[in-house]
Parts: sequence; C-alpha cells; structure tokens
Amino acid sequence: MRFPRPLVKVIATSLVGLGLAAVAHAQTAWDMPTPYPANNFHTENIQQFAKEVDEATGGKLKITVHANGSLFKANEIKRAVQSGQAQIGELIISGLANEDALYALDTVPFLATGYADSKKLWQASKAAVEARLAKNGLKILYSVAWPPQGLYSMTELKSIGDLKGMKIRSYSPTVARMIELMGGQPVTVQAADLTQALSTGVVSANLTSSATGYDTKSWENLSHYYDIQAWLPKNIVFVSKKAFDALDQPSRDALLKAAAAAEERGWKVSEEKTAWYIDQLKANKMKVQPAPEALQAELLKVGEKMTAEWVEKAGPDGQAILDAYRKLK
Ligand code: PCA
Repeated sequence: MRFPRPLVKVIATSLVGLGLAAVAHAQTAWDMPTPYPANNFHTENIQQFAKEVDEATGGKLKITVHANGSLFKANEIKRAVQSGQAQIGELIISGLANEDALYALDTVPFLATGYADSKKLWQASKAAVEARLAKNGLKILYSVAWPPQGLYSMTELKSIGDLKGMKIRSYSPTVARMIELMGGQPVTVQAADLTQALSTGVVSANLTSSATGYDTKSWENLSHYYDIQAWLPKNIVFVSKKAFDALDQPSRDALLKAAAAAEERGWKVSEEKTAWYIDQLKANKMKVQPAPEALQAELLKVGEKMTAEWVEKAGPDGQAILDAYRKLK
C-alpha cells in the first residue's frame, strides 16, 4: 500500500516533532530507599530536597523516596546503590563500621556530644569518609546529625550494674560494643523493626535519640529515658557516581544546590526539634532525667576505652582526624 506523498510528509514531520519533544522532556527517575519512617525529620527533609530538585530541574529529575526500609532494608541500601538497583539513598554512617573503623568515629561515646562539636567532627572527617565511599563508586550529597543519644530502659537504672545481662537494642557495631562494655547483651534491630522488638520483649533497653524514641512510641514499652548525650550519629544522603555523571550539567548543579540547602536545614531542624522530642517523651509519661552520677561516670569510662580502641583500629589516619578535630574544638 502506498500513502499519498503529503501524508507521508505529515507523518514524518510529526514523528520528528514527537522525538524532539521526548528529548526536551527527557526525564530521569531515581529511586531513593531510606531506612527511617516517613514522619521522621530526616525523611521530611529528604522529601523537601526531592521537591526542590524536581522544581529546579523543571521536572527533569524525579526522586521517589521509599521510606522505612520499604524498598531495601537499612543494611541493604549501600549495596543497592552501589549495584545500580537504586540510584540514591540514605544510610547511617556508623552502620558501615564493619567495613572501616573510619565510619565508627561519630559513635565513639562522649567524643562529640553537642551540635557544635558534632559539626567539627564532621569537618575533620568528611574528606576521609568521602574518599572511602568514592572507592565504592559513591558520592556523598549531604549529611545530617541525629539528636544526642540517650539510654531508654524498662526499669530504673542507678549504675552500670543494673544493665548486667540485659538485652539492649543496637543499630551499629560501635553501639553493640558499648553495650558489651556496659555488661549488656547487644541485639541488632533496625529502626523499622524497633517497636515490634520492644513490644515482644526481644529487647528491654535501647540506645538512641529522643527522635527515634518519639517515632517508635517508646513510652508504650519503656518507662525511663536517661539523657546521657553520648554522641550524635550522622546520616548521609549519597548517590551512585555513575547515576550522577549521567545527568546533564544543570541537573547536577541543581542537585548539589538542593543538597547544600538540605544539609543546612537538616542540622537546624535536628537541633531545634530536640527539646520538642524530649517534651513528647515527658508528655507521654516517661521518666526523663540525666543519668545518676555513678552511672554517667561509668559510662564516661566506657567512652574512654572506646576512644582508645578506635584509635588503635583506625591507625595513624584515624589519629590525624582526631587531632584535627581536637584542634577545631
Ligand atoms: N535513631 C536511629 C539511629 C540513631 C537515632 O537516633 C535508630 O535508632 O536506629
């Protein structure tokens, strides 16, 4: 069958037109697995970041956030991005501590216990963490700290002896080590499974922030919160270098700009919301208090031991980071 010539021309022109339109609106869709619930402040910050990227790229780069370990579980997210199953993700740095001691630095107890020090610790260690992740083809976009970590318990604690043999929930190798040194039994439970682990009695104490205590309705299973302010662990939002390099320059610029804004916003919200989170624990009838003196002194000793252990593991490079941090203080 032969088409009349003018018709062929019309069809050909519109095909070219459609092709151009497709290029002009070429859309990149990224999946972003994250470990924490949708209403967590990190996740809300990430949603805002994704929205800003969408707007700044005129809809060319769409990031779909899959919160609460729904696409990949917390401990699968790094590998998923490394292997291209997802393009961007979020994780807690100290969750990687078995790969390299460097990743454990921000969970060394009592090394940096407030926001100002925590920022300095990041300043001193950021380049090394970036270089380490670059070896895996990953690029950090930004990092945000959690509120200070406290100790939740079902019973009153007077000294470290009260933790003897207790099953205590851990989220990273360093936290597990601290629990061991406190005489407890560490049980690794990711945040997404925490409420269940508490309600079924798998663990009866927990080391985490007021934020996660609030997110997981700690008061349903735990009665005491000791505000020991042991450290401020950090999350990173990171991207596969390959996916990043495949973007056009304006999209890369937009992504980096939104990331810088998210970092600033995230640290601010984390710090500002801490008091609010603690108030929520109180409002829900938890006994919120500083650790009794004896307990705090014993915990500080555990911190000293863990600092020494960290230096030994992290070697001269680690020592140099620690020295740089202490100079900034
Ligand atoms: N919440 C996360 C990590 C640190 C924190 O404050 C958790 O408990 O898993």
